[in-house]
Amino acid sequence: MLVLPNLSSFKKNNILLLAHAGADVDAMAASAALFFALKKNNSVTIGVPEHISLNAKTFSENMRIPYEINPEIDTFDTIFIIDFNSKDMLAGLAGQVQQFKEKIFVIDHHSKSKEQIAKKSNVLIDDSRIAASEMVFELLKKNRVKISREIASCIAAGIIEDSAHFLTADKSTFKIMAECMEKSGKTYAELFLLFKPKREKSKRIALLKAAERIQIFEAGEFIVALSEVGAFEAEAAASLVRMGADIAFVGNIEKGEARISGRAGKYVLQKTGISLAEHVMQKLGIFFPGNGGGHDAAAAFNGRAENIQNPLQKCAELTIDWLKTIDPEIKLKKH
Ligand SMILES: [Mn+2]
Repeated sequence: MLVLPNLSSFKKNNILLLAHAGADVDAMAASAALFFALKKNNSVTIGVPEHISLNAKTFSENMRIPYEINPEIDTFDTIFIIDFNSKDMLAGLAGQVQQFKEKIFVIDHHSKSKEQIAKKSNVLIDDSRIAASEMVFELLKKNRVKISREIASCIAAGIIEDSAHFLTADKSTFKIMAECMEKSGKTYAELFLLFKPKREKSKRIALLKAAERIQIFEAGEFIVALSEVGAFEAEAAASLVRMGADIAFVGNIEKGEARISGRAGKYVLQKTGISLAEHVMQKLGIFFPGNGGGHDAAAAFNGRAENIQNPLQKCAELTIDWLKTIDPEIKLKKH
């Protein structure tokens, strides 16, 4: 069990608070809470290897939390690893962290990985906790750090995201949450909106147009939908599946350059074993110059065509061909 040095013993240190690659809101929020607590007496940087999640990015912008992607590790004298404990989450920074000679501490709520980044005595891991933010909250309390509005907002946001909006929360989560809500001065909705990305208007219009231009085919119990948009074809295909299509193909053509995205729902994948990459997009390349590929549930084609309707109709045909291999008597209907 780690006895972290008292936070007040950090003075004039050059501290790196390092979240995991693809940092989520909990990683960012827990790091930020420590950042606000330590920055008075130290130089503190929040670092993220490789990339940050969209929610965490939104959260950082709204809370004005500065962070650096891929910071220079050897410019610091202390590292706190936050919300992870396995080396692979360091991604491209693994080598630099391994060579780091000064102190590394770990605060995490994931299960212990075999290969540890820091010395055992410097590692605080409790996988019974819902969020790293909870652990940081308790650390700050133990050190009698004042829970400011900013710190409280961070802890609350980290908890909301990592508990999947309290689905996995326990009673201590609610206790911490109640205190942080009060000290943040924010409502639950305001806390939640801190990390909810704004949806771009152009994207929302594209999704609505995809719905407006939809063509619907029934094939037995399945619904295949086609549509076209000027942009955001992948998001549009996904939105048609959310609306009720089993499989959706959405195309976009500009100066003869055609792009088609396909998405399939879980049920049709399980029931028929269709692979949009293998059975549709790759085969589309036989009929139109271009390349198709991807995964079973999400695939795409890029190529040339005179209009987008021909390759889109071909997607529906190829899909129905596959469904016929499972049920040759399948009933077809166009709406
Ligand atoms: Mn977490």
